[in-house]
Amino acid sequence: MVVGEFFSVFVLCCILLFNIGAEGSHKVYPHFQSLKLAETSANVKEVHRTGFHFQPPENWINDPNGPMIYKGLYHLFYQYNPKGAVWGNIVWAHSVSKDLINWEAIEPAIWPSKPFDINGCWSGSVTILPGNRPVILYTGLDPQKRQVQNYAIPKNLSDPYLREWIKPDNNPLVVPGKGMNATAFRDPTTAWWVDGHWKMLVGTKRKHRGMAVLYRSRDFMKWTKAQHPLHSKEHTGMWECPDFFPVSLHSDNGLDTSVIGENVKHVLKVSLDLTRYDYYTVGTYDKNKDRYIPDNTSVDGWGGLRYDYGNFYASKSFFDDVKNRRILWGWANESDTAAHDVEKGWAGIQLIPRTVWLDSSRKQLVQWPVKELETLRWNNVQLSNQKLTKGNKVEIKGITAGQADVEVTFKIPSLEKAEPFDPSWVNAQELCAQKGSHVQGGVGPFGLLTLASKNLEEYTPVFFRVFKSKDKHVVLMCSDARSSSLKQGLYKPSFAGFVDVDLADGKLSLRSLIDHSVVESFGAGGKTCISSRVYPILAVMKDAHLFAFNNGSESVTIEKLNAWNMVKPKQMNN
Ligand code: DQQ
Repeated sequence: MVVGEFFSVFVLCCILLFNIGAEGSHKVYPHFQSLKLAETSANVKEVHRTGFHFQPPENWINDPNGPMIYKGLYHLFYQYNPKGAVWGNIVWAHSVSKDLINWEAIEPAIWPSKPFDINGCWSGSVTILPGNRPVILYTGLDPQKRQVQNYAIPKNLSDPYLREWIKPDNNPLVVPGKGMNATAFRDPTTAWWVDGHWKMLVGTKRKHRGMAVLYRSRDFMKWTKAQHPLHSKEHTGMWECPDFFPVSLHSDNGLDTSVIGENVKHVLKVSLDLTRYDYYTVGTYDKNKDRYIPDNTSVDGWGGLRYDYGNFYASKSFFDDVKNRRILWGWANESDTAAHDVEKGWAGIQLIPRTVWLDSSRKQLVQWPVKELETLRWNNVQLSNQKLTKGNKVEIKGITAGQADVEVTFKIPSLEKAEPFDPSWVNAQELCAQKGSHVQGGVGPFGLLTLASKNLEEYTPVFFRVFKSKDKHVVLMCSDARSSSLKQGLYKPSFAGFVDVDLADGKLSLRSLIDHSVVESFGAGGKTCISSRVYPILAVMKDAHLFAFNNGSESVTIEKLNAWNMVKPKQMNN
């Protein structure tokens, strides 16, 4: 067994033996179902509601489903409990937008009503068929609670809102075959067209091996299972919400899901139910053998690349053919208890949609908030050439620090003092827990203290620390929730990831989207992203502050910092 495999087995055992914070899906809370807010608490907890992230006025949300653009309107469906603030009673809620920022909620698209989905309408995707005809593929739970794959089509294609959806009676299209695990068979992907066939994936597992099984169809109605999965990996457990798409080798533009050829690589992302992380590999799709082979630069397993090293799950991407970009949506669950969610009357947000493309190294993806987000920026505050010596901290004044967009570039004059990197430090989150934002280093920790109370009783630091290994520098990025709130009983992890960045120009950049109970951060132009859900009790509304800091012995300079208040979208889903 190689070291990587040993590591995944070890981690799997830890997850199975101890609860390490992540919670498996589909936990039912019978005592919390159907409780409307009025019956639980008159005091709606508004203070942690987000200002510019996507969330409905009340109740539980989870996975983004079937995002698309149709006749100039963006559509987002998502898993929604119309009856309460915990998971259950799931329907496909539906919102539309002209710009991915201002959203209008319309009536749910699909809900349990037919034998093939009577026990649930779970996650899925949209495929646009020739003639601009969108089709939803989704998982239904039938009377035996088997997971089956269904389709739904718009009732009226001339309505750009696509308000009504029909679930034809020839459903289900795909049922779990002999020997398959009928309770772990879900979340069909967008289909792609190749050599006269549609192909799509469904997530499943065999014992502890996670897999993406492949189905083929000529007419989108009759689907045949391929003999072997497109890809699978031992010790990864159930693969939820697979996503499979091409990325261009030569441009940042996105590609239609059916593009195949010499100028592309493919990306396979899966959501690991065991750890609640989305991990992906970059690799090659062999269309003749219907196999996907990850590149040897991509770790395939629990220790692999993640879209986001924080609270981010069940993501789904789509190709925006109007602006030629691939857009990624991800769900951020709460980090507090179900009882608290019921008390506040809502749970779950969608993170800001991100444009995603292949890095020039071809080893990883890069992500950046969609450009349209910048229309919410207001009241710019700037700093430049501000030196931060050891122990310095400077407050960024003049913005609403609880609802802000901050971009900063740090200049590191010398890397001489970088501490040695121990190669056994493979787990970034543990390393961040060990070093934190206080323990003095050589180069770093330096970064931002977000959602900070005036006297720093509470703060969520987002920061870098640079180490020196044998032949290169290693950059650690942390978004450390441990000091985020004085409130007890919250999940407060020291989320962290490594950043594969060349420090030759001595610069490191950071962007943080701060929104009351979420801090969504992009390191080195979007090479490493970390989202934390936090619930300060002092650092709220006008009492939230923002600082830049350096606790490394080497000075760093804020070359440029731009911060903006973020206004609430004119229309946010209500
Ligand atoms: N959530 C859905 C499932 C999916 C899971 C149910 C991922 O289809 O596997 O709400 O969060």
